[in-house]
Amino acid sequence: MSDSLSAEPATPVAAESAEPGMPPTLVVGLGISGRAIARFLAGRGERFMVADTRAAPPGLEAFRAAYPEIELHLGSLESLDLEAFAEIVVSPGIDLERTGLGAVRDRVIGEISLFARHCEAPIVAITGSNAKSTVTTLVGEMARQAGRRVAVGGNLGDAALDLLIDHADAELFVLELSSFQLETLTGLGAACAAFLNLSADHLDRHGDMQGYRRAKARIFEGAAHAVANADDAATWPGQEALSCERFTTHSPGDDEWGISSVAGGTGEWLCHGRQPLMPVDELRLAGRHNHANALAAMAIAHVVGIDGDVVRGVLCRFAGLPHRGEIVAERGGVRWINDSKGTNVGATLAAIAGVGETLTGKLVWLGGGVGKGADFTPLAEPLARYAREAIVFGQDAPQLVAALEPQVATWRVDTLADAVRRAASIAEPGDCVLLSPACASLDQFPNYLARGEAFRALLDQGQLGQGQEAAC
Ligand code: UMA
Ligand code: ADP
Repeated sequence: MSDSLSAEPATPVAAESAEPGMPPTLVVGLGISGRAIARFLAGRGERFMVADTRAAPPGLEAFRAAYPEIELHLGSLESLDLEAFAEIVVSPGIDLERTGLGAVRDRVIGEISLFARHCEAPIVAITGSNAKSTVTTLVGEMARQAGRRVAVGGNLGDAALDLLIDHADAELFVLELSSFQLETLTGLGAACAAFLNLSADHLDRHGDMQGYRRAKARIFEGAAHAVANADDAATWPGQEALSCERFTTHSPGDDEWGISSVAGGTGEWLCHGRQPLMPVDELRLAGRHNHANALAAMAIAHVVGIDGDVVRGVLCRFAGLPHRGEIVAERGGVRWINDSKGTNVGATLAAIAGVGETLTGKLVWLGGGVGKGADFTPLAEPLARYAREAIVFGQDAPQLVAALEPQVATWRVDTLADAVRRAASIAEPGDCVLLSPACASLDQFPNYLARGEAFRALLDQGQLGQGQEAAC
């Protein structure tokens, strides 16, 4: 992830003091997005000030050093005269209602609106509860291999506005967009807008599934083409005039992207309508959910005119991103998989099914953290089918215990380290220990990456007991 402060800041512009007039723009948040917004506005010579609801946001000192003239407000926004600003540009982590910004919503935009206002190249925008990073990375790689000058980022990697500054000559932007980023977005106007899937996540922010879906569906506003999941009606754009490519993990309809067996051939093929494109066996990504991801990437690549041979080449080579179904150790006949990015129930269901189906032994599942208001009961049935034990840890472990027992043997511990020790003591040859927590990590880790790295480090530190080999 880039740090805007490490890049040369565009020439800072002195904010005028509160008298005679406040700067016309208020930037809220001093995280990755807030710093990118500030850098972008400063580069354009615009007057703005920055606020963060926290007393000591990350990167505060570095920001002060880079932008000594920019006025900063820390703490509750209540003491600010929000009416004084013509525009308020918010970071995605800002909940408008909880911060009092709901009252001035008509003047609030997000980082992505600012990006769209100034971006002249075509945009591929990708959202969904899960698979965003995988599909975004695949499409970016396909475009790069096809010789396009492409910039890839958004909710993954570099902030969108940092891309716009650092890749001003890009001829295509491929953006992963979260519901937080989409919530404040109007009229994105993407060349291709893809909505991959919808399952419960971030309900503590969006209230309910309708609110969550509404935020995500904003990705289609002003789009030239849509890509949606034929198996998940919640992802359909609902605008008849918008041309839409659909993908399915079943046999495809005439214009759909899907999977079927080919007359006279062997095994399953990824197909466009009746046209076979590549054997499923040639994909390096495993599991039905990843077949869906490959099809989505193919459909998007088709919309933006990327050559089919390039697309197939990328799909044959791409082995997946770290922390997403990553095999981190094989010891004593037990496989250890890091799926720390499985931060909601939908993702974890896909991981359990994908891994469970392949095992000769049983699954030892490690989960827990911050559940974000989700219902954990859908995990009970697949865990009852595949798991030797569910080992739960962290803030919402009690909710997990309540959802899984009595169908699943469940063991509660405090930390991930305790969970790893317990797993090492019960796993048998042929088993797989799967960390796919169905929860955010923020109660015990800075983010999912740190949780995945901690898992790997615990294995490296010999938490698995005697006589076990080094991690892969
Ligand atoms: N915060 C405050 N007060 C503020 C500003 C922020 O309390 O005034 C808190 C937020 O509530 C949140 C945290 O600080 O808990 C970070 O918020 P932020 O908006 O400053 O976040 P950024 O550092 O700008 O990072 C965001 C994305 N994070 C979130 O939306 C929470 C990053 O995605 C993204 O990479 C980055 O913008 C650049 O686009 C991360 C993420 O976890 C990977 N995303 C969520 C997800 O994928 O589920 C949505
Ligand atoms: P996101 O960026 O949306 O979080 P990722 O590509 O990082 O998506 O994948 C996150 C997790 O989602 C993976 O670790 C895996 O558990 C799960 N996952 C991947 N693809 C799918 C899919 N098509 N449907 C459901 N879950 C998926």
